[in-house]
Amino acid sequence: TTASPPHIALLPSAGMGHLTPFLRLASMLSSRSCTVTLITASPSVSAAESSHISFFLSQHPLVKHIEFQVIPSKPSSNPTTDDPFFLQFEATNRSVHLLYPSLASASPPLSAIFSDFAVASSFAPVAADLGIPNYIITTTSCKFFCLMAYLPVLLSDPLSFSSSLSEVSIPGVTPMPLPSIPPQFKNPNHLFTSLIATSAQALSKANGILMNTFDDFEPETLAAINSGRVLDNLPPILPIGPLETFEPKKEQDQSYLPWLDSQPEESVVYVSFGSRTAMSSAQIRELSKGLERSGYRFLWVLKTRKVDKDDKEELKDLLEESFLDRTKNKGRVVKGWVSQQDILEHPAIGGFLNHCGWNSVMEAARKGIPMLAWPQHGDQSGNAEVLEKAGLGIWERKWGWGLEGLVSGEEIGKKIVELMEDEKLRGLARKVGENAGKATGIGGKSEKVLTEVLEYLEQ
Ligand code: BUP
Repeated sequence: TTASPPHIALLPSAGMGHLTPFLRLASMLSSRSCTVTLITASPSVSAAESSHISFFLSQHPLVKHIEFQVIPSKPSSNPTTDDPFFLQFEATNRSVHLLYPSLASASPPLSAIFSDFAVASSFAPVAADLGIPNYIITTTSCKFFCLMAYLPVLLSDPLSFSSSLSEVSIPGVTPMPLPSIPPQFKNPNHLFTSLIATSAQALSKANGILMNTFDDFEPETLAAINSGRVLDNLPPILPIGPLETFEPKKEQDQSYLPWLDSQPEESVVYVSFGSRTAMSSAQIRELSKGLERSGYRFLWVLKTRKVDKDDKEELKDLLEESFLDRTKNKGRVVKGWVSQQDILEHPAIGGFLNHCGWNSVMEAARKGIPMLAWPQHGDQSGNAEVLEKAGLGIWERKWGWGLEGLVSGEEIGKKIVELMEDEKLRGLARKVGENAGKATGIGGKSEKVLTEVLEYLEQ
C-alpha cells in the first residue's frame, strides 16, 4: 500500500503571537495534502483571535475544527499576575484533558499533534496515553527557547539571576545579559515563570520541537542546541521558518493604502508594537514627537491596551490634534487591526520600528526590512539580540523594557534617522531576506526539515 499524508492536529495557545504561526503552519500542511484538525480554546482572550480563527476556517473548508471550553481561572487565584493571556495559558493547561475523547476518536486516526510550548506539560501525558506522537511548537527565537529550556536549571540555583552578575550563562550559547531576561524569571512563583519552567520539563518527552526560525538566522544557537550542548535530553530542534503566510490580501479595511501607494520607495517607517503592548500615554506622546522630529514618513499602528476588546480610545484622545494636523501629509496613524504582512510587503516601507515579537521579526526577515528594535516584554529583548546579530536591525539597549522609563522624542527621532540612513544595514537586511527565501524555497533547509517530518509521519 502507498503511504497517505498524515493527519495532524494543531493546538495553539493564547494570543495572536501564538495563534498566527499555528494558522500559517496549518495552511502549509493543508496545501501539502495533510488532513488538518485545528483545536482552539474557547472563549479566546482577544477579538483578533476569534476573528482570525473564523476567517482561517472560512478560507480552509477542508480543515477540521475542535473547539473546547476552557475551565476558567477563579478570579484572583493567581496573585502574581492579572495578565489575561498568562491566565489563559494556565486555564488551557488545566483543561486539555477534556480533549481525550475527540482526539481518541479522530478520523482518520491522528498521526501527530503539534502543540504549543505553553501547554507542553499538561499535554504530554495526554499524547502519551493516546500513543500519538507529539511535536512541540515554540513561537519564539531559538535563543530565547534555550533560556526557557534551561530555566529549571537556572531556578534551582538562587544565584542564577543575582543582580551581582551581569549576565546569565547557558551552556553552549552566548551568555544573555541580565537586563534581557524577563524580570518575572527572578520570581520562581510568578505564573509566567512557573508555566515556562513546567513546560520546559516536558520537552524531553516530545518527538521534536518545531521552530519558526531558519538556520542562517541563528546558526550558532541552532548548532549548539542540536548537538546537545545546552541540555542533553532534548529531542531534535526543527527550524521550519519563516512560515509562509496564508492571509489573502486586502481583507481588512485598509484606509491607509492609497496614501502608502503614493509614497516613494523605501521612504516610510512602519511603527507597530504588536498586539499586546499597552504603551503609556506619556510614551505615546514622546513617540509622536520622535516620528515628527525624524522628518521621515511614517505609518503608525497605535494600540493602547493589552487586550483589543478594551481599546476604546480614539486617536484624538491620544494624540494632539496639532500633531495629526501637522503630519497629515507625512504620516498616517491607524487604530485597530492592520494587515502587517501586506504593509511589510509594500515597496514604500523602508524601516520597521517594532517590539520584536517573534512573528514580526520573521515577517521582517522574509522581506529583508531593516528593524529598529524596541522590546517591551517577555522574549522580546532576547529576540532583539538575535535580529541585531543576524544583521536585520539595530537596537538601543539603554531604552530598556517598554514600561521601565520614558524614552524621549529626541532620542527616538535620532534613532529613526539612523535606521533609515544606514545603507550598510539596508544591504545586510536585504541579504537576510534572500537567505530566508532560500530556506523556504524548494530544497531549502527549512523546507527540507518540514518535508522530512511529514514523510516520517506518513501513514
Ligand atoms: Br498588532 C498587529 N496586524 O495590527 P508578534 C499584528 N499583526 O497583522 P505579539 C497584524 O500579528 P507576542 C496588527 O504581523 C504578527 O504576525 C503580526 O505577533 C500580526 O507579536 C502577529 O509579532 C503578532 O509575535 O505577540 O502579538 O505582541 O507578545 O506573543 O510576541
